[in-house]
Amino acid sequence: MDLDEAISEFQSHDRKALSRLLSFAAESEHIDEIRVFLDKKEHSGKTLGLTGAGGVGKSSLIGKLIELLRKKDQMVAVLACDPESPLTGGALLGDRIRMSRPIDDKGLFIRSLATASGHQAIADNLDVMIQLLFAYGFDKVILETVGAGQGDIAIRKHADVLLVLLQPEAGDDLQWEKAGMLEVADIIVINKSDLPGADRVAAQLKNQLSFPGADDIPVVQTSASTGKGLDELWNTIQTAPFRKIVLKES
Ligand SMILES: Nc1nc2c(ncn2[C@@H]2O[C@H](COP(=O)(O)OP(=O)(O)OP(=O)(O)O)[C@@H](O)[C@H]2O)c(=O)[nH]1
Ligand SMILES: [Mg+2]
Repeated sequence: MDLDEAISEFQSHDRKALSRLLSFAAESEHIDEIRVFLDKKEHSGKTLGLTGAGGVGKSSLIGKLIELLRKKDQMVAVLACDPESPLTGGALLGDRIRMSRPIDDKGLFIRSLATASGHQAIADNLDVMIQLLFAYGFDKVILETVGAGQGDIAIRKHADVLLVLLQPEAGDDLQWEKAGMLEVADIIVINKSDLPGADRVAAQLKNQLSFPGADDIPVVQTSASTGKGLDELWNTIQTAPFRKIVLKES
């Protein structure tokens, strides 16, 4: 399928055409033409970003959010940015989204994106891919990125609402190294709160976060395993006083 064909089929709501255009964008092919095509499109979609250390439960929580949003008849797309890894080759992350949706659900689209090594942990042309999904008709685009450290906050500028995930864990102060990420969070999520120690992490957060505005950041405990805290998280996503932080281009 070439570009013209993909654009024309996209307009008649063809999923293969959407996939094709996303691939063009991912490979930086025809990117200017795609931008021009998207230029006149308007939408009211929202992006929701989830970031946090490897294994904190981002994909699992996204699976739960998908279930919740599909029950509300919202069309949901997920873009999972997977830092290139010798183990997964960057391709498996989408498959690890854990959920109980039928695979032919037309209101759901999941794609994993390899990110260039040495880059910040998001894919090239992520903005174009997000706009493509909204132009197609998705109501929510969920972004998953591994928060590798303090410099890795590029996701902030793509997410209308940014969740930074932590988990109860022994080695205490380790996760506070992510303070830079916590500063850009709209909501801090302590996932795996079915495990011991979640209350302690929440209390530590209250004590140790001291940057301006820290007190206003909602902290929600969830468990992607049991579903605990999911409704509270959704309410918080809808009502939190989002601090539209604009970051400088890096
Ligand atoms: N007990 C418990 N385990 C969880 C919870 N959420 C996720 N897990 C488990 O934690 C592991 C990692 O979950 P993922 O959802 O793949 O985590 P992730 O943050 O997407 O991981 P990466 O994409 O590799 O960074 C899996 O074994 C999950 O079953 C939770 O709320 N409670
Ligand atoms: Mg994941």
